[in-house]
Amino acid sequence: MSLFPRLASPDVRLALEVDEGPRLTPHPGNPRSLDYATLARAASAHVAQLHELGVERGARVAIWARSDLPTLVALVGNALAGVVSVPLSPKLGARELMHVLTDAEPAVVLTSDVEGQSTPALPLRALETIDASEPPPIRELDDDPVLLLYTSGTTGAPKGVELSARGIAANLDALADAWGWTEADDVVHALPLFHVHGLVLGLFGALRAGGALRHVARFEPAAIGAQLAASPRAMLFAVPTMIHRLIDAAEADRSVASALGRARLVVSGSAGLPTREHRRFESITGRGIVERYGLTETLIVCGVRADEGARPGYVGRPLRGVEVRLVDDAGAVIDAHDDATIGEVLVRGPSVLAGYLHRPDANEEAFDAEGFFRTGDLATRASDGALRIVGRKSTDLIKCGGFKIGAGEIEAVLLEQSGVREGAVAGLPDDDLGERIVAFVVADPNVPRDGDALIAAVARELAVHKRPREIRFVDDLPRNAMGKVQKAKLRA
Ligand code: MLC
Ligand code: AMP
Repeated sequence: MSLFPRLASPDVRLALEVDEGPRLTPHPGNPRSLDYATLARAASAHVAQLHELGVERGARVAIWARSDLPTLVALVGNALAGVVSVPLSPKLGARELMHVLTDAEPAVVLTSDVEGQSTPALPLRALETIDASEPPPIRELDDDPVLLLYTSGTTGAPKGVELSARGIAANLDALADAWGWTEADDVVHALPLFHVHGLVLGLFGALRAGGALRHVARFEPAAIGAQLAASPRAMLFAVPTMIHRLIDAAEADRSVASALGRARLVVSGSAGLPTREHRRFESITGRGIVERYGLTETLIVCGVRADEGARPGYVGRPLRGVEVRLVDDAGAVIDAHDDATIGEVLVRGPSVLAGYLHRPDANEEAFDAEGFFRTGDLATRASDGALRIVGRKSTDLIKCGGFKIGAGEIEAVLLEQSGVREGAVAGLPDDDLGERIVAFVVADPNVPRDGDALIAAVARELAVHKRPREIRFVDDLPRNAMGKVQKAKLRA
């Protein structure tokens, strides 16, 4: 099996285009777009570089996931060669970076921007130097892992999730079935390249279908509008925060509204899109949005089909090949299709992870006796099988701007800062971000209070998107009889 069949006999169809926006450092000579033939040569040259570095199939390679063409080429080349990419957020803080590198033990760390990188990394080949005549490095892959992605849990450091070529292919093919996704489609997105949404669906999905990815490096409604307008047949992938900002922009600028209206499909995912936003989007663009639901550990589980049209409030039925169960608190299977009985979503299928890297303890908890993965999400099921996600089992997982963040990892950093006696973190409802990270801190009366310094510490140690947006100094934290902080009271 090959992940990207079109690269086996590549032609001049557009494959990748990156709108890097105003560049701080000019890259003279570097192209902004690649057709399939050029992408195949560039990917070959990348694989040749891996061989020079002694990196072979099955090895792990960490790569700073910058939104530029050399990085996209390297991610594709790694996947073709059966080398496991460990994408690193360009805004990863010191502690989280150390954790990922220690856990993943990559053979090398690569970057497209050696000068801009504060930690040591080897340079990727600049695209203008590529003149490879070798055939594309297509390997027959099957259960080979090709990605190692890190995802947050309720406590502790993020866990590594290995995704196989076969699992990714199965999931993308099921999405192609649901959305009528073909080589005629260009994907437009401004998502980061270190998570499932932007990397697996956005980059690998576009290339597996044989169409193009038009990637906007920095989310900006006008730039999204321009890429949609430039494409004859486009699918827009976005998180709800981006949809919210696109609606605001469309209300102010008719050209953004009409570009959104002309897209073949607009898909929202990674967090729930409020019904209010569905309605606003439809009233300003004259068309609807389909939602799909997934996790890093399972890839996409459910999706509203393109031929169904928008279905506000629902994430659709399970994709082809994905088994979904709802279970009650005691683990008993719920058969009801009444759109009212709430259960935890359990998932089994070819795209579900085999297990977290180096975490037998977490694997024990994550799977039930029949091999179903426990998502921690709560849902109801309608008569036709469509799920409605109504909440999460844990208040310690926060979805902010579509990023999943564990309250525990932030609390651990806060508690190490001087002047912090106690700290608890919760996600509070936010019209733009979905949930806003708020830290409740009991301060040491002898140390001056400095909320900005606490925010900066989290951004520095973990990642910028994990920083609290607000610090609230409180006299004490609400605790139950066991001494556990009552997060529900903080969120009220
Ligand atoms: C702010 N900044 C700081 C800072 N505070 N820098 C350093 N220190 C600080 N204390 C900088 C940031 O680096 C950034 O700079 C800028 O300020 C704004 O940062 P932000 O406020 O965090 O960005 P924001 O506008 O809130 O971003 C919104 C967003 C983003 C929607 C663009 O949340 C996003 O990209 N979300 C996508 C998440 C996603 O892909 N999830 C998929 C998970 S997979 P600069 O220079 O960068 O602007 C999954 C499975 C599935 O869930 O189902 O899909
Ligand atoms: P991540 O670990 O970043 O992959 O995030 C996975 C989580 O995102 C899921 O467990 C859900 O809580 C949430 N999620 C993804 N898509 C949706 C959606 N369409 N609606 C509601 N929640 C979603």
